[in-house]
Amino acid sequence: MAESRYNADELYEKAKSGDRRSLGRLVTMIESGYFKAGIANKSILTPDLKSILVGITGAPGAGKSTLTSQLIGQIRNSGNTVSVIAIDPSSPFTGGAILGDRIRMGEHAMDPGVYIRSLATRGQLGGLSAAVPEVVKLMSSLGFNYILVETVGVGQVEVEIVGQADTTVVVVNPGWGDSVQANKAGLMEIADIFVINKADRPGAKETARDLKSMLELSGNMDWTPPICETVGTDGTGVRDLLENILNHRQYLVESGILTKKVFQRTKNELLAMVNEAIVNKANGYIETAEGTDLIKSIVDGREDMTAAAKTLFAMVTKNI
Ligand SMILES: Nc1nc2c(ncn2[C@@H]2O[C@H](COP(=O)(O)OP(=O)(O)OP(=O)(O)O)[C@@H](O)[C@H]2O)c(=O)[nH]1
Ligand SMILES: [Mg+2]
Repeated sequence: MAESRYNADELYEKAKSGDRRSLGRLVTMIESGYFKAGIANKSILTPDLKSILVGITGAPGAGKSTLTSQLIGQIRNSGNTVSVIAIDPSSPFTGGAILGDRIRMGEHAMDPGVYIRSLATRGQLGGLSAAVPEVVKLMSSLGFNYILVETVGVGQVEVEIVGQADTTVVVVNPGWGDSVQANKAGLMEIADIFVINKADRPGAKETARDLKSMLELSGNMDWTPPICETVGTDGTGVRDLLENILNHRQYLVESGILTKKVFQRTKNELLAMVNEAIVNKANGYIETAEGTDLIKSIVDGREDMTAAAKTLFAMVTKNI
């Protein structure tokens, strides 16, 4: 189990009273797996329906961070607080993004109603970081009205992360309709709202039209994703985007889909946690003398694989 010089409960109390340094340390603890080690503070990780959880995704350079910064401004103007989680800014696709984002979102850095944090997608072991949902819950329990999660929509993993949000905003640029992109279909599937950013460039109207007909083809949905045209650099259309986010929120609440989403998310997280615990235990057991004997018994033909798996499962779950 990872050791930490800090006590999670103390940090949480300090974070609640607005201490950003403590909040930062808490997020780092979550990132390094300290919470998963089994010392989770209950109130920190309790799901909360109050925050508006928005995933923002799109191709590298589409303008996600610029738009996020504009959204922060709009959200603050409406009297609400916001936390931004920027995922995997160290990936080759977003090289140098931390510095860039600091400049783009920098004007909000000193605002006590705004918290911006970067997270790595992949943990040290190469797997998908389980930290994202935990950090989201932490931000929610701290009472941020909005949580914006920015991630590059380049791969399945990223799409999955952002698909966990309540409202998913897919950012594209003029000309997107003509481009052949491997994960275009994936982005079409997860979009609750489309944004054509860089609408100051030629082709925005055509892209909107193409997108509209693509959405009509996939038709018969209760919710038809609206298409917003924005200019991230000057804020044009961002108010409209925030209105659409709120409309979608209302739809989620009234249709009961939000409750279902939270249920599904909780189920996935619970299963992932148990899955990890079991795999860790099994890995530990298989290295013992008994585990070695079990494997040998299969190799020697004294035991069949299914029976051995049952034995292993029983050993692992006996005192979990
Ligand atoms: N012309 C134009 N440029 C824009 C607009 N929005 C953003 N940009 C520029 O596009 C570039 C990329 O913007 P970012 O906000 O960093 O894009 P991103 O999607 O966050 O990029 P990654 O995080 O690296 O994937 C920057 O140089 C922005 O200034 C826009 O509406 N019009
Ligand atoms: Mg960015």
